[in-house]
Amino acid sequence: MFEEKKPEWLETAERLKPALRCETVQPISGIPDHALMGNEDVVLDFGNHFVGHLTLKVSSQGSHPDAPAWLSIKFCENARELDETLEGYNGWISKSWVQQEQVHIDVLPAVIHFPRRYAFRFVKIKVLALSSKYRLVIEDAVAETTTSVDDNAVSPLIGDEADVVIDRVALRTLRNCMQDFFEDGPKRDRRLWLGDLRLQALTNSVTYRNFDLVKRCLYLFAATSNEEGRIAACLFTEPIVEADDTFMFDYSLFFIPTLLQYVQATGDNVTKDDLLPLAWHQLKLADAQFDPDTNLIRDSDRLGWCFVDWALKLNKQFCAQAIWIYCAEAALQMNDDPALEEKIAARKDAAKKHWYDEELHLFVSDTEHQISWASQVWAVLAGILEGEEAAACLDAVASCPDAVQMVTPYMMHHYVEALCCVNRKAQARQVIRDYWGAMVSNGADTFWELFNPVDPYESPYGSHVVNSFCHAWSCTPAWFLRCGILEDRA
Ligand code: RAM
Repeated sequence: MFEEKKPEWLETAERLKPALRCETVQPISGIPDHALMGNEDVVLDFGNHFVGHLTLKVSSQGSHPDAPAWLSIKFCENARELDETLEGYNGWISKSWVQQEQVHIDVLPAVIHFPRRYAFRFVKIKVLALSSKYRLVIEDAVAETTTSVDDNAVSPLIGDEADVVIDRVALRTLRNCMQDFFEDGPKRDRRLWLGDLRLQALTNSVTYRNFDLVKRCLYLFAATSNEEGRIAACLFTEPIVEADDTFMFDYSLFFIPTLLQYVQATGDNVTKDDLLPLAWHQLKLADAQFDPDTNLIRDSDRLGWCFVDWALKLNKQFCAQAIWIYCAEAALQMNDDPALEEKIAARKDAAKKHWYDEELHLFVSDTEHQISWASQVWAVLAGILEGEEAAACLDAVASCPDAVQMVTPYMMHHYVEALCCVNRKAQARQVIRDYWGAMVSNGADTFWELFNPVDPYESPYGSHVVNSFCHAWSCTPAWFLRCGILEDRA
């Protein structure tokens, strides 16, 4: 499907590849004022979160070095990572993501350039071994940092101090993920994910307004759709542009609202006309997941068939139905279609009849009668419930201690948006202050991939050492605080 369009789509994407802006930065503290012995360590603090390449200038003091200097270098996005080790790591994603290096330096003095790009505020240098005849001098450290944004393009937020700080951290998060495409996290996974792109593009629209980068990413997804025209959940751009072989029900569909948002922000109808058939096609592909007799989506036990959140116990069936409705409504905004309107109405109706418990005011899953925050939030966002009934459902889940919790800023974004939908603006603002504010209190310069205030060390990967601490989908407070949605009149 769309085979004849793909080369042209790829060309459009590549034409929009931005030139990165580089800035040289130095640590604000940590360069030692004495020569180091074996086993000593120092922590360089660059004063903020950066993405880039480090260069170290080192020399020796004492006799002529008669053995190499052996160093370990650890790059940390926040202070808490400084003392973490990989010892005993048995998580299910590769520990190669952990940002550390070891070098042997045979000849001193030396300038050591680290070829791998890192995301960091702190750099811990540990001397693993020298000889007893010399000591190591760290003369200097510089980092060549990159982003594709112009920091001057955004004026500081005026308002309450708590909001100003949260907005600043959110902007930093987005900025450092905006490289030559919208990365999900510059530490990990360093690739383009559709779910993340959707929220980055939203925040970008009221901050950096780099719409060419959004357009580039839409075209990257289009160009890498598979032979049946299905859009992948994520893609790589190096060494060639290539989709990952991971497909998620919700992520493929999110191409639709991402396109809509881009078109609404730019008025670029040429791109809309070019990509709309592919966007529409995602709805058609998703139809295979529905039972045509009941209008209900079939559940699946394929791990990751639909993402929604990183809560591992979460049953995704209802959320998938709601997300389909949400995305189909977005498609309708770009193109009228009475048949689709009817289908949406039927699927809303079926969802409410089948999963809504009127006494509890909650949506309950088929298996294990599970109650989750995610289901109630998506019921509201999809308009399956409206008005007072929708607000009651969000209240009901809040007084349900066993409900499956939300664990990512990504899911929390949707909760805050749902609160806005039911006109609970003050509460929405408070959730931002409590949740994202708690990350700030925990020392965040950029917002994290995962954050469960009840257990800040929670990770779906088996260990938090592979968590990312500058993660795209957590940047949306800047959108909430700037787009007017939190104001009463909005
Ligand atoms: C993780 C990343 C990414 C997200 C996927 C579903 O690998 O955090 O941002 O979109 O999960």
